[in-house]
Amino acid sequence: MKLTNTSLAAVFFLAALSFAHFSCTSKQPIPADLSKVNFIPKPVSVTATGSSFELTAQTGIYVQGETEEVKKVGQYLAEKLKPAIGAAPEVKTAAEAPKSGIYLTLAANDPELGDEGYNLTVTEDLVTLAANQPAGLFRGVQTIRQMLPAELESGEKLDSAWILASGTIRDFPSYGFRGSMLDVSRHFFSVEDVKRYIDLLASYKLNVLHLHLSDDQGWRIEIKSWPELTKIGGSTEVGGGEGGFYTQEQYADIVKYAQDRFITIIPEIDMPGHTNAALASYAELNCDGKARELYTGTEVGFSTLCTDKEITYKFIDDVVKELAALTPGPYIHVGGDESHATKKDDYIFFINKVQDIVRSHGKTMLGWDETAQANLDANSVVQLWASPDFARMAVSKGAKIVMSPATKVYLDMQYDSTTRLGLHWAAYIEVDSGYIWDPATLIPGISKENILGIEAPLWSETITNMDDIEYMVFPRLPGIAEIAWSPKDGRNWEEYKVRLGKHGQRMDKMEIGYYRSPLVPWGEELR
Ligand code: IFG
Repeated sequence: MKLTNTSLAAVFFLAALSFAHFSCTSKQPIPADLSKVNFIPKPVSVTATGSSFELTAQTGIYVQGETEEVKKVGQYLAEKLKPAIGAAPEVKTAAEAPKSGIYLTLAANDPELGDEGYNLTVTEDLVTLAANQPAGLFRGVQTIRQMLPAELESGEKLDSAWILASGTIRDFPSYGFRGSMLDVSRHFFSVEDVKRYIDLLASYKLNVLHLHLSDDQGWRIEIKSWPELTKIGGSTEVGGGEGGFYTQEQYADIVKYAQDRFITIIPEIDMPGHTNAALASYAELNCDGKARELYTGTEVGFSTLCTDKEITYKFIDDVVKELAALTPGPYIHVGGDESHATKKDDYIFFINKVQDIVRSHGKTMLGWDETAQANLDANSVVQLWASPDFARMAVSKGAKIVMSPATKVYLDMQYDSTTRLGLHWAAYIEVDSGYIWDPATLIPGISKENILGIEAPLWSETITNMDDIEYMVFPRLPGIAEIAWSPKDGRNWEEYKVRLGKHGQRMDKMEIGYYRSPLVPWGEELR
């Protein structure tokens, strides 16, 4: 048979086609061991199947159904995976799982997962992330991030394939309230810093950011009906700097940024003590009718609102009304700590009235442990920081506890006596002592069912910028996130410190300026 040019071209074309087909289908999936991947917080269960799913420019991201929140999680994932799959791919909707790609679905139909749990299944062709609620998908995305090389976080090129080890992960949190507090009053921090902090919390599956918005040294949130609070009360900070405040628009922006990461903002207006900034802004709030001087020191316990003046409760009602309208979350934190200048009976009378005001604006009161002395509503929450007795008193009144024991989770505590930042009135807290404790057994009389969750406060008397924040918060916060998320059994420092050491590279790539504790094997070779 005479081969014409046409038939010759056809033969070559078919040969090329079959080779191309053979080469892409014959590409062997890269073996990988999911059980060796370094997770913080550690998932409930991980089962490896030894193979992997490769992310390429062809990898599609699909979400089941048209729920906006699910599409937003899909877009967040696409953004995060950009270094591996190129420009963030358009997220497609699908009625059912595609043949290959990454598939997000709310059809987990798995009550044990709750609102934040997820099932992640990785095969050579398909990654399926299933949850009951969008929040669960978002937590699962943090796990997917940790399954990929740390270069994902810096956007650097990888000279090997981007693979997800195959297998299944089933995961859900131990506690529903897992958070941190940022004191933006002693020193003020920009919206940008707060957003960076929210991103860091989201990476470790935390879901609460408590903002300490007022104290002796600064009032940080615009209240339209009491404008001097920020004009005067927001004009300075510890050390005499320029202070600052969030306009209501900026606060709403922070709330939305947190909400998009399934993080609840809890605003705190600390009272009746820790109120010098307000007392300096309005003379009529003082019992003697004289405005106080602005205060830029770090003493505590010297200020108090006037608990027997009607205007005090008008003031609080106006503040809580405006704040509640800007806060989708269920809580308003009323502070209540260190009211040494307030007589006990006046204090109890005051907290009872403030609780009524908070309830009247549709919110639930959260307060430091001294508020346990009041006639607590059943759903009011008490934050343990210093007094086991007050915590037990709260539990006896039917209240739930947020565990913030200063000796374990106060992130402004120095690591040791050489730490250049922080205080040590409660304890020196090295990385191990911040990890080796169990909230459910730490305080006699307080057990798991009394505990809503855990929160790690960062007070900012000595903290002035994002570098300081990261140095004090990391690497202790990932361990606290693990205590709040992962099952207690199986948790031990000897195993965790190795995992944390390997995690150092990921924190490096996330440009987190963490303290390189000598107690952790950071692995020089990873540097
Ligand atoms: N205690 C005070 C904070 C802060 C802190 C510094 C609470 C609830 C000491 N109150 O902790 O305002 O000054 O570690």
